[in-house]
Amino acid sequence: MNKLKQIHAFAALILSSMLFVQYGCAQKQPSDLSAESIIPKPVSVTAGGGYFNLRQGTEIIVDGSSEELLKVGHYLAERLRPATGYKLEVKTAVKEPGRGIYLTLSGADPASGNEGYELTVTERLVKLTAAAPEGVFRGVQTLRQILPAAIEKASVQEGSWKIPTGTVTDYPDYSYRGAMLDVARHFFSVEDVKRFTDFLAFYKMNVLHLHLSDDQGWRIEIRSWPNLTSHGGSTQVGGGKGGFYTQEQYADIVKYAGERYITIVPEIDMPGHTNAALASYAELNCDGKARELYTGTNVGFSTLCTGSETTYKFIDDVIRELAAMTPGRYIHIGGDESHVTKVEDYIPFINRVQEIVAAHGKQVIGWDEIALATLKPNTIAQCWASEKNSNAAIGQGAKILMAPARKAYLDMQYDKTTKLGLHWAGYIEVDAAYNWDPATLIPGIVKENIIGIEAPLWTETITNIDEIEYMVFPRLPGYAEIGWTPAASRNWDEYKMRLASHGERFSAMGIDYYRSPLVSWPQGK
Ligand code: NGO
Repeated sequence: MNKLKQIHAFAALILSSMLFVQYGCAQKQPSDLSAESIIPKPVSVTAGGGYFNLRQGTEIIVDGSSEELLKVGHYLAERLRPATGYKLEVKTAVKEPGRGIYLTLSGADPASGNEGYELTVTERLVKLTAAAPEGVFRGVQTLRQILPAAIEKASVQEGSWKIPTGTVTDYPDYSYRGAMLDVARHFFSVEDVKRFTDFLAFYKMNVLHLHLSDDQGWRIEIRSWPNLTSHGGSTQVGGGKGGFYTQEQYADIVKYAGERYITIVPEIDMPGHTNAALASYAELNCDGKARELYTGTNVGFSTLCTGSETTYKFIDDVIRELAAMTPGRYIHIGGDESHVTKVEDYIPFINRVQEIVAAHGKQVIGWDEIALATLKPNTIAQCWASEKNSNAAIGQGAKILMAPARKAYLDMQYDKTTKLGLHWAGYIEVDAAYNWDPATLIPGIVKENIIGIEAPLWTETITNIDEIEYMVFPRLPGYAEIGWTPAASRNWDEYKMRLASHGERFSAMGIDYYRSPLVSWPQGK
């Protein structure tokens, strides 16, 4: 071969190998389930290297006759239909099909608990196995997250819907993983609450705590005390018109959450934070005079009349009606910042309210101040401000729900340029929100004491769903991961890459999020 021929042959070789690479790519893209950005990070992921193709004609097949599992099948179909435009028929079967998406309750590892699941993807079959429908539901969220981000769009998208093959085995670290929405300072519609619930579901959270009453508004219909809503619900911070949920609307919220395996924890804050009730009924005040409605943002100025039997009749009625609307085991009684209630009145008050809640078959959660009282063995103290109170609760044998303001408050500003929110507990950037361990943050509080974590969104400064989204995203996925993934498996530098890729999902869902400079968000999205 002469020199020229040699050059030609070399060039041909280069060209053909380039073509091969291109052609090869079009044929088969690299697939790696273990590189997918799943939040919260699962316990274990093994990659298979291939793809399952979701296509027109793919069926969702539900094992056996469980009505509940069938509903999860329909929920999955509803999530996947808008963007794909596919029919995605949901069927039942008595045995494992050869192809499709298969949901089953048989063969699960019971050690994974009710929320654990196993997701096995082969080129022909996507199989979700769990001990309970709840676990399958959690696994469905993983399935959503390993599809292209456009799956979350509300209209039909061009594209192929490939799911990488492999296996995910997963279960949560803590049993209580929640967020709180304050609907008292500003009122939010049923639709807004449902959207908020969907955010929690997507990140496998299982509790929505609703702060239903405060100085500025009473938001839940109590039929035996109608002025609470007709008058007490008629305004909000800033003087807007407020609002409230009828019992039917509230039942709709509870049902919607229940279908997402999310328990609603309703809170009626007392004895402080009660101006809306005190304005609605003169007899709840020690001086017998109704208070004016309040639309400012001060705290700690109101109290129920703790020495009056009318107060306990009122509380009994409220808790009775609320308990009847609450399938979950907890009723939150607030108990925070009762600065104008003498401690010698506060203690017997909390003790008696615990008895009322127990008489209606529910368990108490209260902010950490309730540790000043004598806690019932199953009462939960929500740690938000005081290490001393939280430790006192543990000293009485109570369990702790971790919501430390300086780490977990969703109303804290990201930094000093943030326009919405407050900063009394500090600024909470996305890394600070993620980078802590509930079991080591506070001396004296260890893992065995903790039932889980909650991220509260107080709404003195938050007036609509876009503002909610801006404060919640991108911090919420981090709180979800703290609750689900053991601390030893979490690392900010690795997490922030997964979070970045969720930016595209936030956009696909139409979420208005804070583009923290600490995260490399996708461009132009
Ligand atoms: C405190 C206070 C709330 C405020 C919130 C604002 C608790 C438990 N009580 O948290 O009334 O809205 O701070 O961040």
